[in-house]
Amino acid sequence: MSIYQATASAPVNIAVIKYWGKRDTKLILPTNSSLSVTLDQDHLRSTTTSRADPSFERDQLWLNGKEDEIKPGGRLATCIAEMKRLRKETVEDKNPEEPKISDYKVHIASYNNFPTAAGLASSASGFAALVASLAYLYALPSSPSVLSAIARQGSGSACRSLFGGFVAWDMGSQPNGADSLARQVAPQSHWPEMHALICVVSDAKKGTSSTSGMQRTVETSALLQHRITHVVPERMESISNAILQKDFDTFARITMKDSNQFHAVALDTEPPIFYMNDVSRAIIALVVEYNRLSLEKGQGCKAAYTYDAGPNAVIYALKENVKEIMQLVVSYFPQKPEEFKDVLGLFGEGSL
Ligand code: 2P0
Repeated sequence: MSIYQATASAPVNIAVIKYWGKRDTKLILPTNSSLSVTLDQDHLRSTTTSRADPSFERDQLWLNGKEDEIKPGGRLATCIAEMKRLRKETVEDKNPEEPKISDYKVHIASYNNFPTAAGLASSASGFAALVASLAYLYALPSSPSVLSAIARQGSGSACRSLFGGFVAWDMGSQPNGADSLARQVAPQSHWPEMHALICVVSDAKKGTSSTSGMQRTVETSALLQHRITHVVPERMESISNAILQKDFDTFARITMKDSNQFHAVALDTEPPIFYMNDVSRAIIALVVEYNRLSLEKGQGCKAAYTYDAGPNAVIYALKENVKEIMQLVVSYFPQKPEEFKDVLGLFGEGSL
């Protein structure tokens, strides 16, 4: 008897041009393109095992050992159904001798090795690992780009975690989402000196979920409309060029401006959404001052902060400056030095 089982792991990604807003909530089509860096070390990953078996009576999922409901028509159910459809269309219908495992129910077990829903993008790595494990289980010939369109329907930012390195998610224009896909701008090996320092300010579950927060922003923020039309398209191009040219100063300036504008847009929402706290703002002040001293010496920015839908800081910096920045942060926030982690030493190409 054959056993059909596969395991895959996917890392978290941290956006430098933020995704915030959907134009289609069911297909998860964004109101603007975004760009991120995929972190690839052992921390901050989701690992998922999927198994298909004729004896299973229903699709089931366990998250960190606890069963999670697969709601009919929900995001999980959509991703699983789409992967079964791909198996049927690209493998079974073309090769009648292939086993019809798309008819079997699946059991899926997923683990995160970091706090879930603390603004550390657990849904991104989670849905990317889910889709990757089903792609291995079903032996799909599909490209990461095709798989990104399915991961996107689990959680928007998940589409970017199917690639390593520097990754863009093009918003696309087609109503069915066929061109709303992730693509690699540059592999990690292009700029291996780039590091990310994660400062865990709080690992508590966040107050306003990204999904409901961004919908409220779409409905109530005039600033978001300005951002979508007049800001993001130009920034996507400039930061892509900065990455290709390994221009850290430009990369850092755009990254910090985009984080600031994302949080401004959250504040412009009715009622307003606050994701950063006093410690987050103190870290911003520290990075600003650190960069000011560097700029005075004519050296350009040496650090770039960015914040997602939570208070935790991610500081991008080149390897040569990471130690100095880590020491600086720990000297100002000495209470929890073990929580400051330099996680982005290496992040592999392909990254699945
Ligand atoms: C990002 N975030 O680009 C932005 C920055 C949070 C702030 O993507 O509703 O969890 O599942 O598509 O992907 C968080 O949004 O939202 C997010 P859904 P998701 O990384």
